[in-house]
Amino acid sequence: MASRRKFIYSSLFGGLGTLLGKKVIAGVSYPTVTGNPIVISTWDAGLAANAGAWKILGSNGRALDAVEAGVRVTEDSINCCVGLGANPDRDGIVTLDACIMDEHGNCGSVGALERIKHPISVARRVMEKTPHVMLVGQGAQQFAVSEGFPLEEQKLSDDAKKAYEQWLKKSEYKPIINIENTKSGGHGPSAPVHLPNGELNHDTIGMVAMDAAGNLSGSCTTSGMGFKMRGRLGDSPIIGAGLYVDNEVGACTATGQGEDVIRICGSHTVVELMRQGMSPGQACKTAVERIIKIKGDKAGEIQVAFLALNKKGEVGSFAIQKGFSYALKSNKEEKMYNAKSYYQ
Ligand code: SD4
Repeated sequence: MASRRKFIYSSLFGGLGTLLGKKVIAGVSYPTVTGNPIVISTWDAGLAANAGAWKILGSNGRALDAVEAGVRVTEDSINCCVGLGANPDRDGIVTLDACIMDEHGNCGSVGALERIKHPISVARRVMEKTPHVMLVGQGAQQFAVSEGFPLEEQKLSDDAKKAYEQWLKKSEYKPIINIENTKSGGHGPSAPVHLPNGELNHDTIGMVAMDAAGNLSGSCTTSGMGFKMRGRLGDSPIIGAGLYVDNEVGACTATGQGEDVIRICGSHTVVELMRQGMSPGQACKTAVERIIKIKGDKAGEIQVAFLALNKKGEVGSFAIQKGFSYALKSNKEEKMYNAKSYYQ
């Protein structure tokens, strides 16, 4: 945690950054550094995840290995709502979703997986060892066990336990995800959890990377919307929604209210817009605007963010609500950026 504080949010406005807790939150800009190797990932947990990915990217390793290793760091962390300690569904059971995609268009995914610590690695096995793309529920767990993944006990973190107990009092079902610009730092079933040090935590990490050879890969792993209906899947395990990689063009990952990402095949849309010549930032913005058009009056109630990387190593991001941040690591920098957003 301490090392995180070394990183200062990038600012278009330099010293005008606002002090919020222990971090300097600043204005928004796109990174000027481009090239490869490079790795980007969603939210604060991305810093540690990128460092994990960099162990591979920094020594000329393959992007696919890097994006798996990177998000495993997040799945391992008890302080993060991504793995087995995360917010459960409304029946109190943690169900995990993940997907992974490589430079050849190979992809694998798991949905509603219980009691397995590293869904991202199971998704990779689905990709590499089965003729399928997606395994869900009991079948995914059975496959994981057959591949040697240990069946763990669910260990809700203290934060998740508290949040679930709190939720049970009203059992309200309002799918509002990760809206940071409210006084409470968010509300609704999947509000980000406040860590003891006051930082906000999230239930998803998406990562895309380009290795030294210029090849792209991506990964996405989540406990999904907190207190969701049993069996609910969001965008994160769906190739084309929570993640998409096209080695000729670029890669994109999404976070936020999965239903609305799925509605526009979000990450695939962003990659296709980049194929038509848009920069990563323009493409993310155009995809967000498409969601806003569909949602109409209700757009203000949800958060969706896209984070994209093109083949030149250019990075861009855009969100519905302010407050979405992402972590970038390259040979030249290692820091957090705030995304541009539709609502200020
Ligand atoms: C989902 N997209 O399950 C995920 C949730 C998320 O930050 O990204 N939360 O819909």
